[in-house]
Amino acid sequence: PKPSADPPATTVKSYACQRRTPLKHHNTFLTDALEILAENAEFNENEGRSVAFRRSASVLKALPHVVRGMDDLKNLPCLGEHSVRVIKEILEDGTSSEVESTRQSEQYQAMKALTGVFGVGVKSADRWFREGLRRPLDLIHTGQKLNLAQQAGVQYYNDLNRPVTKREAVAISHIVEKAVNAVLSGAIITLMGGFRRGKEVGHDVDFLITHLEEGAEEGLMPKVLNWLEEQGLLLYQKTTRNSYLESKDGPARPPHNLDRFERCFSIFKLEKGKEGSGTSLNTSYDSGTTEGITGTTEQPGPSWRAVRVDLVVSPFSQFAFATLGWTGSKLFERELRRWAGQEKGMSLSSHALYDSKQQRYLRANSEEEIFAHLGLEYIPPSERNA
Ligand code: TTP
Ligand code: MN
Ligand code: MN
Ligand code: MN
Repeated sequence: PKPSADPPATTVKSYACQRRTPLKHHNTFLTDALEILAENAEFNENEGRSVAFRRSASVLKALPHVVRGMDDLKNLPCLGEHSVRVIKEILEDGTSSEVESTRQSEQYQAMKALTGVFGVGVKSADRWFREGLRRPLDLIHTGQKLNLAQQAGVQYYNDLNRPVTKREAVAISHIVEKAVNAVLSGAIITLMGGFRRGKEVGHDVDFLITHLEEGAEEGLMPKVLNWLEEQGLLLYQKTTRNSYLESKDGPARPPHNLDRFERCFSIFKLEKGKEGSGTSLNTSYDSGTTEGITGTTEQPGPSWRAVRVDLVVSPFSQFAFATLGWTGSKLFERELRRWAGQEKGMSLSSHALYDSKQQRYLRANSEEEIFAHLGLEYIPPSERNA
């Protein structure tokens, strides 16, 4: 038995939205492993298991030190028996046999490759895997019927799987600003997602657009898309209503904007050498139009690349909620909603916060106010990397 003079073990709160999670942390050797298992559980459509692994990993991201032994795990929340077993194995042997065999498995590798195609979800990937397909090119070779998103996904596969740099994100910001300003003056455009949390690279670039004058933002998305289209800057786009974060147990979304088209998944054509370096003297006149698989459509060449861009339009009254909802991380968002529901009897979405006890919506003009309504200490974006 240890003497009671032990320094107290690090205490970590149990919801990710109660903790500060920096981008860079001390335990990637463990969290990468746990996230492989989480990803694999997603591929098997086992959401509960996946979230359990993600929560375990997230707790380790919040620790101010490297985990060196099992003692370091004392008093930590969210670590299930399975996660503990994996961590123990890695601490003792350097690797976990389960993680390594998952990494090597045909199913994991195929699902990773197939879901890596824009527009392909777990369900389609799994069906194709069962039919014997393994790689994105198999979709072409076997003549699979693809929807428009998936066609774009295959066509721009290499570009879309290449990380988007901060510099490219800034270049895209300038394009989006130009597009929005061309169709509506006074709009506010904010970079969201991973880049707002301080990431250096991302899989896409996320923007939230609003206007101080409530209602001025209505109908903005189609106009912006038209402008981009006319400039030849859009390779693909699909606009939808925002149905994400809708809760089963509360009217989280005010009903009046049910029919607004407010979000857009798109693929931009970004000219190279225009990434805002200030030194973009481009003497290369390569056309960038090489013949692609289809023979007719433009393929990324030396002069441009394809970049995934998400655009969201929000009325100003919902801007704080939209900002919070689109900053992420995904686990942080999920934990915020779980906290709201389980601990506060509230329902949070990227539109509103509903208090079930008071049976009313709680207004907020800033993220700080939303955290305060939820009884949470404010966590800045750079520490929401749960
Ligand atoms: P992503 O762009 O998928 O992720 P990310 O920006 O955190 O990381 P990456 O660098 O890989 O792009 O999502 C951004 C945030 O938007 C994420 O926290 C979840 C949130 N979000 C949606 O993805 N869909 C929605 O409908 C809403 C409201 C929010
Ligand atoms: Mn640290
Ligand atoms: Mn993103
Ligand atoms: Mn996104």
